[in-house]
This record gives sequence, C-alpha cells and structure tokens, in this order.
Amino acid sequence: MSEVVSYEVRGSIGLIHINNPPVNALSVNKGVLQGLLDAIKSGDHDPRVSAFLMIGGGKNFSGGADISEFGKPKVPGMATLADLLAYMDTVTKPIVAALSGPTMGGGFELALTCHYRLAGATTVVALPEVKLGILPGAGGTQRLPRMIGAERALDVMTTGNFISVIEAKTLGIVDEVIEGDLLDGALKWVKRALRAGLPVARVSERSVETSLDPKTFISQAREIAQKKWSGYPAPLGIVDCVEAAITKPFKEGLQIERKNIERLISTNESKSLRHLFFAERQANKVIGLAKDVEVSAIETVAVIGAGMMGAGIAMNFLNASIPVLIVDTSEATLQKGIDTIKKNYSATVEKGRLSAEERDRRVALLSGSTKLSAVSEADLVIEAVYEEMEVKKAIFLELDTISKPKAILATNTSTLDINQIAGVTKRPEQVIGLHFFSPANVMRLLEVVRADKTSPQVIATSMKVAKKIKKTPVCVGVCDGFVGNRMIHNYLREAEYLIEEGALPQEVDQAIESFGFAMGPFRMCDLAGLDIGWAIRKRKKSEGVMSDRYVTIPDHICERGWFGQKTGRGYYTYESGSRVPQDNPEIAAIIDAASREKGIKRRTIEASEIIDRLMFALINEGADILAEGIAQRASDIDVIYAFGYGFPRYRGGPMFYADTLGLSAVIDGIQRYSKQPLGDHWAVSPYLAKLAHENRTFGSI
Ligand code: 3H9
Repeated sequence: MSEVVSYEVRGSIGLIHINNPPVNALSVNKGVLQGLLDAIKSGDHDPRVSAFLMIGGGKNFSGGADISEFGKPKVPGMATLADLLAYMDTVTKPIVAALSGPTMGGGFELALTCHYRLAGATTVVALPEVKLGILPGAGGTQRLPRMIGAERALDVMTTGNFISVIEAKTLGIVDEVIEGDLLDGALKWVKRALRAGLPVARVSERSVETSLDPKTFISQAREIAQKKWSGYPAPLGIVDCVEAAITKPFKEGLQIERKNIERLISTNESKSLRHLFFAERQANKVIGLAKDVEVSAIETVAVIGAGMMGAGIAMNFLNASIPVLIVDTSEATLQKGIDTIKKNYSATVEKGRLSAEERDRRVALLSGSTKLSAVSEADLVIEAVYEEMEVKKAIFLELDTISKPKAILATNTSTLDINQIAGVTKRPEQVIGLHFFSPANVMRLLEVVRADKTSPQVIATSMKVAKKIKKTPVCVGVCDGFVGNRMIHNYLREAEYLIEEGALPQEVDQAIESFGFAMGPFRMCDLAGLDIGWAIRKRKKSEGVMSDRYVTIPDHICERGWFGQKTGRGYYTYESGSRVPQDNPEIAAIIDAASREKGIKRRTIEASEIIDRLMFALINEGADILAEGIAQRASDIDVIYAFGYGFPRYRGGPMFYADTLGLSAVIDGIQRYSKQPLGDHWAVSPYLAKLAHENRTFGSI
C-alpha cells in the first residue's frame, strides 16, 4: 500500500489502518485517500476477504480532509475523498469502521460511508466544517440526514458541535461501543457478525425522515440561518443541501453539495476561518523554545485578589480540577469572591449545563485566606489586584520570601511593566504575565507575557497550563498594554476622534457591528466602565502625560457620574438590570458642545470611513508591534483579536484582513485620512510601508 495506509488480510477480514499523524488527516497529496482506495479495491477482488475493518492509528480515527490542501494544486493521479467514497458505495462486502477517537469532518463522512461503525470510549464525532466556513463536502450533508433525520442533522452540521459516543449510539450512528482494546474488540465483532450473516448496509439507500412538513421545516431553517449567522454563508448552504437530501435522489444531492462546497471554499469567510484554525495552533508554539524544555507540574494555584477578575481566574483552575487558594486582605472581599464563584457555578447548574455534584466537587477544591503567607505551597501564584505598580511591587517582594523556590509568580496586569515587577524579586526568571480577559472564566484568550528574564521553563509551563484550563494562549512581549490593549488604545482613540468630528456613538457602534464585531467601541466602553479610563487620564494629566489631541467627551460624561452599564448611563442608557443599550438623549448635545469648544465643524461621517479608520488604527499599530517583536507573528495578533476582542472571525483578524485588502490599499487609505482636516495624527507604520514596498503580506513574515 503506502506509508500512510497499511493493509493486511487477517483471516477473512481486510484490515485497513490509517497512519497519517498527528490526526490522520485524509490527505490527497500524501496518498492517504489513494491508499484507502487501493486497499479496498484489493480486498474487493480478493476471495479470501469477506469484510473490511478500517481503523485509525494513534488517538484519532481521522480529523477529516487535510485543511492545508484546500485551494492548493492536487498531485495528479491521486484519488480524492469523492473518488474513494463513490467506490465504497459500490462495494458488495461489508465495510466496518472502528472509530478510534475523534472522527471529524471528512473522517466522519468516510465512517458514514462504511456500512457499520464501532466506537471506543474516547470517540466523538462531528461535522465541524461550518467552523471553517464550508460544509461537509463528501456526502455528509446527504448521508447524515438519512441516518439521524433532517432536524438533528441540520443542527449537527450548522453548529459543528461534537456528538459524544453515548449520543452517537442512541442516534444509531454507532452500532456498538467496544469496551477495552478497540481493534481486538472490533475484529471479534466483525467475525461474530460475519457468522450471523452481515449484510451490506448503505446509508445512501435510506430515505430522510422529518417530523415537520419538509417545506415548512426548510423555510424555517433558512430564516433562522439568515438571522443567526449573518456574515457566514455556510449555514445557508447547509440548509440548501439538507433540502436536496429531503427532496432529491442521493446522487443529485451530492451534486448540489459539491457546487456549494466549491463556492464556499473560495470565499474570504472560509479563507479567514481556515487561517484562524492554523493561527490558533501556531500561537501555541513559542519561537526559540526548545521542544524538550522541562515543564513543571502545577498541582496547586493561589490567586491574590478576590475581585471579579480573581474569582474568574480561580474558576478556570477549579474547572480543570486544580485546587485553588484565593487570598484577599479584606475578609469581606474574600467572602464576596468566594460567593461569586459559588453563585456562578449554581447559575450553570440551574441552566442544566453542570450537575450539582460537579459544582460541589469544584467548590470543594476552593479555599480562602486573608494571609499572603498562605500561598507558600502553591506551584503557581497569580496576582490579580488593582493596577497600581507600587501595590504589585509590594506583593511580589513578599511573594519572593514566602513562595516555594520553584513557584511561578504571575501577574495579571493588563498594562504595567512586568520587568519592573520582576525586578523587585530575587528570581525574575520565575516571573511572568498571565493576562486574562474579562470575564476571566469565559474568555478564551490568555496573553502569556514573557518578561526579559522569564525562563524557558516558566514560559513552557505557562503555555501548558493555559491549554489545561482550556485557554487559547498567545505568548507576547512586554510593552504598555502588551498586544491586545496597546492596539485597542489606538482603536478607541480613533473612535473618540470620530465622535468629535461628527459621528454619534451609536453610528460608530452600528458601523463596526455591521462589519461583524460583537460590540462597537462605545458599547464596549460602557460595559467595561468609563470610570477606569477616567482615573487613568486623571493620573496621566497629573503626571503631565497628555496626548496632543485630547478628546474631552469621555470626561464630560464621567463628570455627570455616568460610568456606563454599572450606573445605568454612559454613552447609552440602560434600564435597571438590563444590558440592552438605548440611545442616550443627552449625548448628542454633550458631544456637540465638546466639538464646538474646540472649534471643530462637525460633518457627516459615512460608515465606510468609520470602519476604515478603526481598522487602520488596529493594523498600523499591529505593524509596529510586529516590528518591535512584541508579537511573534501576525497571525498571533489575529488570534488575540478573534478570541479576546470580538473581531469577526470570518474576517480572520486585523492583520489577515489587511492582507485581504492589500497592504498598499491600507497605506493609500491611511494617507488619504491623514490629508483630511484633523488627520495629522496618521503616520504609516514604517514596517507596514516596508512590507508593502516589498510587495509582501503580513502572512508572509
Ligand atoms: C473536511 O473534512 C472537508 C470535507 O467535508 C470535504 C472535503 C472534500 N487538516 O487540534 P490539534 C493539525 S474539513 C490538516 O492541536 P488535538 C493541526 O493543525 C476538515 N491539519 O490536535 C495541528 O498541527 P500542528 C474538518 C490538521 O488532538 C495538529 O494537527 N475537520 C487537521 O487537540 C494537531 O491538531 C475539522 O475541522 C486537518 N483536518 O485535536 C477538524 N486537523 O501540530 C479539525 C488537525 O502542526 N481538527 N490538524 O500545529 C480538530 O478539530 C482537532 O485537530 C482534532 C484533534 C479534534 C482532530
């Protein structure tokens, strides 16, 4: 056969192994599909073979089609997934799949084309193509509705969510769950079944069941897809394919599926989502960190500060079964933090997403203290007190004397210089930044901030523990705001300029939300609390640090005691207990007066200008960050923005978006805005200019 597929005849069974680590991707160019086709053809013509058993080597059955091959030329003469599955549908000997672990996308479609499916205890199945902006393109849209009914299949394909082995058994996807060694159990199952007479059972020959009238079902599904996934064309394509599965013969359905996947694969949405798939995995790799660097065990964690942030951080570790000690100097704050954690878990229990036993188990792993000395046994200490350098320095000074020698001392600062914090200790190599994003138990992003002296072991351990608590870690360097907040500073500044020049907050928010952001800048500020920025501005003013063009509007709002959602009024108004923003009737007058005060003649600003200026502000700063080596790669910045700042994933992140616009177009745009009245703050990043001059993209760095 080939290296990636092995085939042998065991008694009357043609045994096929897929061996394409790490996830058994069904690569065309590496010959996985050709190998499978050759194996099945060989057994089909072999009188010794009565049935096939197909299994994946390693931890996965298959992670699906090889995503890295999308849009790339195909090696001539190699079979595709469509070739393989079409042949399998003609085979008259039963084909059994042993699903040895995750079975995803094309891997699941391959399994659905087999006649029977056995599974091990760790098996999950999914058709996650929608998350890549495409749809199952190897018969999945036609076979899954035939197997589990149109409604359930539509849900599986439009969400891309995993189906557990237990549910797969209930749905009839899996014929039997094998206890113990899967290969051994599966061989025995096939032998037994052959003795009892194992018929060929093609899913393609079944009909599709719907509980609703098909027309009503499809029109409702289309309406939902349009509303729920605006910006994402794939779910609508899935609805079209399910409609074909219900109303058309199998082969015609396959053709409709093919047309849809070919269309979707070339969309910018899919290219962006595929970029983020690889970017997220790439971000996990720290440049210059040896693969064999020693990683310490993190068995206990201490969190200093029992505020919202500290409580949220603690929950991540409790969720991963790691005991947490939470410390706060005030008994009342400590208790409040512990109560917040319990309340959050109980709310999840009420929603049916966690069992009461599991809540109790996690809460039992939590302890509290008002003494810093209590952290002495922790392997990882995370400081999450307020942003005051002197307070943090005092804590680290004390931590240095009380923590275990090998303990990792982390700060959750979002802006302060971690080198200075590390500098007060005698072990700066043990100090690192772990910048969680609020709400810390929900947001997936974690900036792992390496200071100048942070040791490779501490970085590697932090990256590993981040994965354990199910975060998406991105390693960044030290500067004011690191990557995410440094860029957001420019974005928010530009948003303020826009309202000073003529736009209203709701116009800016609507423009940026129509671009796909989860929330516009002013809604975001109202949510975060306007008082935080006000305090920073007052401090900077008192230190004589002022920007050239200081926008007074946020100060005027704060002077009224309006701090956003928490006071029911900010850029918007909020009814008591509600998070839904309503236009603040007084805001236009405040903004108008502020513009007049500076002699600015307000003008109408189009949505396209709002989007351009906010995106260029991000891209330009991102380029500087790359030039300074604060971010390792452009794609890391994209991951930070997609996972931490609500940047629309179907646009791939700010740097990928810049590449799709073309770097010269970005520069032209910046220069155009720099020539407008009040545009003199714009200066093209020299690194952006250099890349454009060399005709390169951020992706090429
Ligand atoms: C599809 O099937 C289309 C068909 O319907 C139609 C075709 C005509 N391809 O996630 P991990 C790499 S679309 C290429 O850390 P885990 C990944 O980049 C596909 N590479 O492992 C990483 O590389 P590196 C639909 C892939 O154990 C390494 O494998 N399928 C693919 O945490 C390890 O990945 C999906 O969307 C791939 N398909 O999780 C499933 N998958 O080491 C996508 C992974 O160089 N995959 N890689 O950084 C997954 O969800 C997870 O990888 C999986 C394993 C659950 C399988």
